[in-house]
Amino acid sequence: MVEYSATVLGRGTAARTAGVAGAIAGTFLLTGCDIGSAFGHFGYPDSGISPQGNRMYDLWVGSVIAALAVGFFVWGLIFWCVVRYRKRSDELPVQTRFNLPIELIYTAVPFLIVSVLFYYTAIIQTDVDRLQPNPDVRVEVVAFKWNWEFRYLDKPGPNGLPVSTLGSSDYIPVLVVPTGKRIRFEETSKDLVHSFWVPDLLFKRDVFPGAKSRNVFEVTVTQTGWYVGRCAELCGAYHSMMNFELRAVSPEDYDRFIAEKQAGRSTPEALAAIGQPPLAQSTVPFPTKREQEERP
Ligand SMILES: [Cu+2]
Repeated sequence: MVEYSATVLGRGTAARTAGVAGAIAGTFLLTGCDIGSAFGHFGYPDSGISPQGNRMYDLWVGSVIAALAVGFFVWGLIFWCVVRYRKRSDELPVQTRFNLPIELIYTAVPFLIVSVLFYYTAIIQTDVDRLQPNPDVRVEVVAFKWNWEFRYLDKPGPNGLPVSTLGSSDYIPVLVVPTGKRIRFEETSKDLVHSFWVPDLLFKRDVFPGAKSRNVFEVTVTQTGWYVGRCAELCGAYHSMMNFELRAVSPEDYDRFIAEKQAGRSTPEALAAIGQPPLAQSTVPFPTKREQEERP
């Protein structure tokens, strides 16, 4: 009985193959890798404008490689069995009721795979969610139907309130941040659940109403540029128009921008003053007026 199944798999083969697959996946997850770029990033966006995003990218690439290793192993077994044990005569093959070593292996190996994936997911999630005691910049993100306001909490303006940028249906709010600095976002909503999403950060987080439901997270942006931001929670009629722009500038330009804002300038004026395009470059306001259809 035992010989049949042992022949199918080869006793040590499954364990060795699983070990090799695990080791390969573990190596990719541990070291981070560029192999994803050779395969179209396995469907993940190519970004890398924040170290947090890079870590999530590595987790994705490692997970796909682990899944492919398991997939090729299983497909190989299936095709080998189909060919090797195809029907050759009407004689029944040896009937096997159980094989303890193989049953132990296929119980233990999935447990090991899940454990490895769980371990790296927990490590990277904890790292991405980590808050530092003294972030360099604190921005309050206020979501409302259907736009955004960004308040620079530690930077009071002429009226003593934090300087801010407020979006409207005619104006895409530009969220200016410095590169290389730890930025803390504190989210709150004025009405219902929205979701702050900058695709290039490979990150989004829901924005809840209520003082007790503030979501807080931190990122570091490493590359200057403009990146579109969106609401990722279906929040009503104009949800799809709830866009903003993340504008990453050098720390010196950021300080000048804040100084201009504190002097009472509007965000487009302050952006122009530091040599930046005054309006959003990654998206444009959507027309909100609907033309009445002519009816016969
Ligand atoms: Cu929304």
